[in-house]
Amino acid sequence: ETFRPVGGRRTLVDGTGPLVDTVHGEVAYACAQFGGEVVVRGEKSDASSSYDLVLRVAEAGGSGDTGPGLEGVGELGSLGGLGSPGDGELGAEGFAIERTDGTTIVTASGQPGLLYGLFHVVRLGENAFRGTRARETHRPATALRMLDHWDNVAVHPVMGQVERGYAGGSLFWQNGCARQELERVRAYARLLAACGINSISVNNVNVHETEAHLLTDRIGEVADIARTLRPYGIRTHLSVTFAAPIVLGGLSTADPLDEAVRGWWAEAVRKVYSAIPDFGGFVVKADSEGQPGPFTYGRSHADGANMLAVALAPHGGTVHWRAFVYDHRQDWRDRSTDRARAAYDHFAPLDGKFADNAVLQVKHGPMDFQVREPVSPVLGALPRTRVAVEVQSTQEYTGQQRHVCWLGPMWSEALRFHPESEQRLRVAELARGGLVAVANVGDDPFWTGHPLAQANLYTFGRLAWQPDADPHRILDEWIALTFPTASERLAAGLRAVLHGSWRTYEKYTAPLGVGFMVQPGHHYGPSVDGYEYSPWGTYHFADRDGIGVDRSAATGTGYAAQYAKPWAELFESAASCPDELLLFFHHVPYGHVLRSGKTVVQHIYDTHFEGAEEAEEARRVWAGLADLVEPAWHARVAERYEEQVRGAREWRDQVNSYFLRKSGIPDGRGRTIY
Ligand code: GCW
Repeated sequence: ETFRPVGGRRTLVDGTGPLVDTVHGEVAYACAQFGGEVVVRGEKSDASSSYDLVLRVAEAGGSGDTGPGLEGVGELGSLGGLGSPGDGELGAEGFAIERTDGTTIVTASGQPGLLYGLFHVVRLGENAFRGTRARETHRPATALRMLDHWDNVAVHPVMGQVERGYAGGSLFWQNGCARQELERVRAYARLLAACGINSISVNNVNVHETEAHLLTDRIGEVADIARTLRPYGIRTHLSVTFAAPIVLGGLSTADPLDEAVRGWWAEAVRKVYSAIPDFGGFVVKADSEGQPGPFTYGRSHADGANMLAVALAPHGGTVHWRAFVYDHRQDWRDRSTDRARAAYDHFAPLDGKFADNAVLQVKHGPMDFQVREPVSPVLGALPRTRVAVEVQSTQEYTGQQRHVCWLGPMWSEALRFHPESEQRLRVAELARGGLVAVANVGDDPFWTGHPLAQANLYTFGRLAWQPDADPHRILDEWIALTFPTASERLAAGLRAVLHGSWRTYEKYTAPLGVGFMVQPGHHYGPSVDGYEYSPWGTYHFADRDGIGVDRSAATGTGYAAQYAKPWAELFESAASCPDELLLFFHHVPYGHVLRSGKTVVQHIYDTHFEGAEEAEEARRVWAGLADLVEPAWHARVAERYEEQVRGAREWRDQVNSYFLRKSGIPDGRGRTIY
């Protein structure tokens, strides 16, 4: 449907190469459905001015000559530039668009740019073909816009197939091997290209025994997936286990400074590239939640990352080394260890020690993808390191795709955060290593389990392309593309249920930045003390007098001092700390008056009542759209709203009852608390 505007018209495709073929195929498909004609520049083509749309790869930037070898590999390989999205005005992925004398002209200097230009025309719809349009250029802010799939090949006994997956099984793996039928993967690649994503890691960062073999004897299966993704400009990456030389190579050590180990990796990487010449690189979770790593050998994480970087460098690959390193076997009695501090403590001292093709991949918050966290201080602390920001599109802690929680505003806030680094850059500019999201997609017919969770995927891709874009404008794009014939009533309804959904979720779950009041293990639903006496380092310290974690430098764990000024000072004092993060940084009495003028406990009661009411209201709005949405789509969302409303009430009643019982302070408005 969304291709209708292109389909009805005459298009000239000018360029050669596999991604140009993809562009041609897209336009031809649209013409087959909606009429129109597509011509490839050649003997039969007329003058450009006789077409409605010209899609051209300009000669100067080096276009179509792919040379010998695998289809498309040349173009994608040339994207591997370190950090910069390519040279020239447009780079390999940018494009220019203008309209004169009745012809819309898209020019790119690389084939991927042409593909993105086509999708831009599709987003513009009929507007792409109206009046005149002065030349404007578009190019991505960062060269790497990536999805990490936490997919297992084998179905894991506890986690299922996709770790923290809420959209069915894996798109890539089925019955213990790569899917034979890759049509759906091709459709996925197309969908991702349409929102600007250009890299995928195809397996879980917790690398189990079966999945370890993807690196070596099962690389052919990865190559099949890579071949399917390639025509849409997407490079394939793999999560690998740091212990691979032992578990796959039969060596006695995985010490990153051991010559035999280094040799083993060099050879393993060489074989990977002979199967997948445009292979993107590795994602590594090391010394984290039980995964092996360099600490075993008394080596640093720079030693570990650099060993892999050296092996990948000759082939243009990158190692994504995750900064999610902390003690997950903490004694809850120990108040001096603070999980929030861990990534900074481990990695800030290593600034400047990482190889050029090593990227430090940092979660946006210091803990673990909670509904509210401060921005990680790591992001401002390593100016001489290529850092990537990792967000979680899969809704592990934000309703597991049974609740509506559009994360655009949260991500946008994090990307606009200004850590006051010396160069005064925002997080989005500091993220020279790219933007990464943990994927929220599976083999579910609606892709994301909850159909409205598609908005998170789309928003992530578009924010990765342009991190300062207004997320609400992106949401409008998603609405227009998903419902091309949407009436204003439908668009308004979708905005009403999505816009505030993150804050609604925050209201009925964990208050004021406290986090982790979830049921242990699967993390769905409330359990205020579920993690309070656990080894995971995720405590709220509620007692009869108050709640929160003292992370000040003066009397607490010192985490607040990991920020530069003015943030360190702002977070240090309960008086200046923003309300929404108060309990993240401070332990305060229930009667503490927030900047909003309310006491902490009254804020807890009020937000929980409000949040549950907002969920009910959203369900009502959705029910009113039944005549405007395809029935199966509507029914799936409606069914999930039943669960969301039930869940929101459960959260409200458990959290409110817990704090009434702890504090003994009644609700100022006398509502029912149990
Ligand atoms: O949020 C936690 C999840 C784990 C995950 C881990 C990580 C893949 O609960 O399931 O493991 O983060 O990011 O590595």
